[in-house]
Amino acid sequence: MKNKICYPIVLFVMLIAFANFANAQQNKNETASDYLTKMKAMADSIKNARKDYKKNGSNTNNNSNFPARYANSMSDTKKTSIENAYKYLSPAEKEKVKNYPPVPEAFRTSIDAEEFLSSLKGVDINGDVQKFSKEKSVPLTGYCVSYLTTKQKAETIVKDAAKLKAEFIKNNPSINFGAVIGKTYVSENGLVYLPLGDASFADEAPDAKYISGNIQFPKENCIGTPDYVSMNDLKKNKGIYSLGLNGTLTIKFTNNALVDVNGPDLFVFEAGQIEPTNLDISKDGINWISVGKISGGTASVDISKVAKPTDYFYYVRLTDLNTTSSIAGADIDAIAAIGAAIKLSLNAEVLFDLGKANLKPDGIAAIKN
Ligand SMILES: [Ca+2]
Ligand SMILES: [Ca+2]
Ligand SMILES: [Ca+2]
Repeated sequence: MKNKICYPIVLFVMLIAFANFANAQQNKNETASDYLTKMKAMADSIKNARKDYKKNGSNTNNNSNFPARYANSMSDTKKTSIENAYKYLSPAEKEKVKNYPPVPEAFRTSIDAEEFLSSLKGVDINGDVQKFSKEKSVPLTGYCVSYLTTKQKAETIVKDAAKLKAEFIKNNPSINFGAVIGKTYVSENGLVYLPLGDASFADEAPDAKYISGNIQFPKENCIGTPDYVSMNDLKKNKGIYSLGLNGTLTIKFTNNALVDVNGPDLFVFEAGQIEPTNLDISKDGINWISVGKISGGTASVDISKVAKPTDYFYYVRLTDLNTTSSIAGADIDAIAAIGAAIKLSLNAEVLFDLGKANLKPDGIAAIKN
């Protein structure tokens, strides 16, 4: 798993650029070399403030001293750049962005992104970036720039999700459980449209063999919808099951099944980069069919080479192929069957009158549901 600690530094460089761009505009006589010297001096002062903070652990809480405040925010990599940028705003600065709605912890589905975008109606982020940059308020400009980046991310998710869904429906016109059920999920390795929504995910983890690695998480972490939360301390990561070196994990679908549809059929939500695993599938958990290796950064698998369209698979087994990374073995957040079949478990008494073969009205309603 790759640890993502570089973005605050990117933001940080961007802030310096912003502040200096505003300055440069006002001092047109300034030479390029003066400008670069000034930029370097500013970068050095922030770097020193960071060092001091790391050494003394002090939070000066001095609102006029932005380098110290940024030093604090830079050392806190668990938080998103928006949370960090907000945390170190002064009360007066917070007042100026009080119309900014909270940002979700993560966009798990395209619906989260849609809701976030609709909560932003009436907030002029672009205008504020320009305004605060003109006022030379680096903390506020930084906050708005972070916010803008998140907004753009949400817009991309919504746009790509619509495209993906249209493509799936075009390839599989008969698989449609309704607009309310089908959802597009966001993974670190791309989006996936699941026509059966939350029911698409693995329901049980009957078996896991952990041989060696850095840490053994509960195997149930790979059940249900994606819920991975990346933490600064890798061992505190939430929601993943790490296979460990050469380890195996078996999951079971109980309210749905894996079937071969047109295009990919299985999607593995992995934290960080995709690590090579072997994939086997089974109808009964006893007889296994080898699908082959999942690798090359792809999270989705097509089972068409080994499955007939009428085959229903309830078990999936992943085997780690011994690669070394910061957490050894593939780190699984969730596993979803794209090629969805739903299993109806309805009580026969609801459907039929005793001794009769005709469906009762209640039974018809239940099937429709
Ligand atoms: Ca399920
Ligand atoms: Ca397929
Ligand atoms: Ca999980």
